[in-house]
Amino acid sequence: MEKHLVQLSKTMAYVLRHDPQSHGLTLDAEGWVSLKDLLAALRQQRSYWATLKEADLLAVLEQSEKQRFEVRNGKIRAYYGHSVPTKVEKQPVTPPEILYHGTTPQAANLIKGRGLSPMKRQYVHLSADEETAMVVARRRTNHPIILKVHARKAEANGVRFYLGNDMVWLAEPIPSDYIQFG
Ligand code: HQG
Repeated sequence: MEKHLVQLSKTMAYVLRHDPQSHGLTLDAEGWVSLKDLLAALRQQRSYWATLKEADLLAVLEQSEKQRFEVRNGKIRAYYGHSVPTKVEKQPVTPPEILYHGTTPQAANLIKGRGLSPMKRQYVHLSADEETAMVVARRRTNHPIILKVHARKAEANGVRFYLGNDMVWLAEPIPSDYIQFG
């Protein structure tokens, strides 16, 4: 991604996942805000963003290696990662048989005892394949642990799953009975 867009992408994630109020914005029930309102808020935040255009926000989506934001009908939202107090509404979707979760050795030990918890976010985050889980884990450790989640089995026993983007799945807390540790 072009260097000047990195800070913009981080701010968009902060606003749309964690703290829309800091920019005078409110997410609707499904996490959307109007593109125009977001643009107006960002223009006020930094002098070098004073002439920011919708095309700059769209460039962030196009140039990012991760699919973090969705734009539709003049609105924008984060696909995943939310921590705002009101849970973003999602439709449950039947997951594939297996999903993956990349984490640290220390967290994996805790997950063995307590299962997967959303921690500071609204949902547990899972990956559609092992490579993606590896990228997630490497944000935090040089010794990635990849957990195999028996998602279909968990769903059959009442755990709800949701779509983030194509590679990221979301879920309610997952008991360790459905998690394979190595
Ligand atoms: C761990 C990034 C102790 C969990 C990524 C993880 C992803 C537990 C950490 C997305 C636990 C939470 C989400 C338990 C889970 N006890 N630790 N019971 N249950 N954990 O960042 O999955 O670049 O909230 O293993 O690529 O790492 O921001 O979740 O290590 O897609 O777009 O608690 O965020 O995307 O960390 O990452 P996070 P995550 P972006």
